[in-house]
Amino acid sequence: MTTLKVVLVKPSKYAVDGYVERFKSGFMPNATLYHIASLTPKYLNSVQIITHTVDEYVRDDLEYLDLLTPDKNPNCITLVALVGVQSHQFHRALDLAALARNNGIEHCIIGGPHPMTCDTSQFQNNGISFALAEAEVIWNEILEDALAGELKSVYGLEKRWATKLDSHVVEPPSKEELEHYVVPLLGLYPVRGCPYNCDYCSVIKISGQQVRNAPVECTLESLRRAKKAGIEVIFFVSDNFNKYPEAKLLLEEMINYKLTMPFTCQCDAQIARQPEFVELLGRAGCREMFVGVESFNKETLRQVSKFHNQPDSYQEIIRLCREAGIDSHLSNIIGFPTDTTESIKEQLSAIQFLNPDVSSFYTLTPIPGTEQYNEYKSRGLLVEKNIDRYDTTNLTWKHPTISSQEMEKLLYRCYIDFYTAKLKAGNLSDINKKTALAFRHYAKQGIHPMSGGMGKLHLDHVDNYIGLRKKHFDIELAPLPSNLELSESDKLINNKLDWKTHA
Ligand code: B12
Ligand code: SF4
Repeated sequence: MTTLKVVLVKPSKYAVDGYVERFKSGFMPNATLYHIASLTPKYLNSVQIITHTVDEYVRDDLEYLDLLTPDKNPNCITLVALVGVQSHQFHRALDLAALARNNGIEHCIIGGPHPMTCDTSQFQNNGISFALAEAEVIWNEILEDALAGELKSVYGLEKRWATKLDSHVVEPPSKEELEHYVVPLLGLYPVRGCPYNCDYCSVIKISGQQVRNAPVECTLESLRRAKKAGIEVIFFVSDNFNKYPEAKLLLEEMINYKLTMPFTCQCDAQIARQPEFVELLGRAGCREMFVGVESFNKETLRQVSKFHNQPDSYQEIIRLCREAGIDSHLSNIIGFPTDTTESIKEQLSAIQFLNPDVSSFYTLTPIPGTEQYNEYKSRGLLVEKNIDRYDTTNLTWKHPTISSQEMEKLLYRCYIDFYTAKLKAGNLSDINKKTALAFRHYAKQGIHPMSGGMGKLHLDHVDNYIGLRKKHFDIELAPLPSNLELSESDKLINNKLDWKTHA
């Protein structure tokens, strides 16, 4: 009897030393893996589907690579899908796909932020398929085609986004899978899309400007299953939870059905004007709110079209969070064109003065697929040719006043100084003290604290794959891509924006 084996792999990336980045322990299970695993039916056209999930970042041996070889059962069809592939993970995704094909796997596909937003045509028609749309739009067709014997080279070119999101309950990771992580956490994506238009942001290219959500009941059901499976913390990975029209309903139902558990969510800086919503978040279990404040300079914010951030209101966000029992996490970008070494030090002082519970820092990176990337590329400003480095931890473009060595020093200096001051001041909750110690420890070693885990492992190296990369794609490094333009139908979805409701 025929079976279909679906191997979902979240690829890691190559670190600067060429090793595949891996951690002894990850901070949290990858959200994309379980989202797509839950979209995969157990049976399709009466054929049984067996799904495997692999988060490469936390694999401490290479046994999972056996899943990239054909099954011993001759009646088993295998489909390997590289999921949630970001730009800095693209080389690794190409290499794993080439390895699987070289081993004799029939069907391989690469999907996620990079192929959705960047031109991958150079790699197409090469025995490896590309998913240019949300899984909700094309995943079923891909599974059907794998069963029928042949994948198309590209899926989703004409329609990146689902106009309407159906009920989709997420099954949590198993107990064994959770052992790879510090926190038994589940990432849920109850709403997607952002009505704003910041020019450095790839979120609006990945999920569009129309705010879309699945029915509240299905998020509640995902929460029920998570609780039952021993999940202790939820991360609502949606970008602007406060722009979710049904957020209030979801939070009230969580309280009514006793589905509250500690959770993290992300809000935009306009949350300063929503005191009642912050109070409700606190009652529903929110323990950390992540807000992208990015800069304290109005002109800098204006230049990247981030008009909705008002630096005068950042203090109010922290105050509202404290009142509601929520830790505030303010995230900063350093290295805007107007930044100087001095202005970055001033930003650090400003954030230290505000004293949020947690703060993170990222280097301004023109992320492939964004408006900013397009502009910097056309002006010849991109000096870093290797997309592995486009991960917000280092300078990839020619900054007018700051060198790349200086920028890297400043990035880690921000973390070290911010958390040293926090630890010195004392009065930290247990969890915030652990975070402060861990973030400072990683920053001192030149490891970005938000990169996903702790305890680096060195298992395999790009040198083991470069031959395959050359053989399969005829490249050593993928050229910096062009942006993938939106189709007319996707432009229409963006144009349906109701600014009065969302902005
Ligand atoms: C949550 C999150 C994190 C969490 C990850 C938590 C976790 N373990 O899951 C944390 C905080 C750790 C994190 C870290 C980083 N992140 Co992050 N993160 C996000 C965020 C907000 C949500 C991602 C998510 O889980 N979405 C939910 C899943 C279900 O959606 P999805 O992956 O997009 O998948 C959908 C589609 O892409 C598609 N799809 C995906 N794969 C496939 C495969 C197939 C076959 C098909 C058909 C479809 C398909 O279908 C899915 C369902 O619709 C996004 C912003 C965003 N909205 O995308 C940024 C984002 C992905 N992160 C980004 C970056 C840069 C980083 C860091 C490098 C930052 C840093 N310096 O530390 C690190 C990298 C760490 C890592 N190991 O990957 C960038 C990536 C940019 C790019 N285009 O490459 C994004 C887009 C943010 C941004 N502003 O640009 N991140
Ligand atoms: S508010 Fe956030 S998610 Fe929305 S466009 Fe700006 S950076 Fe992107």
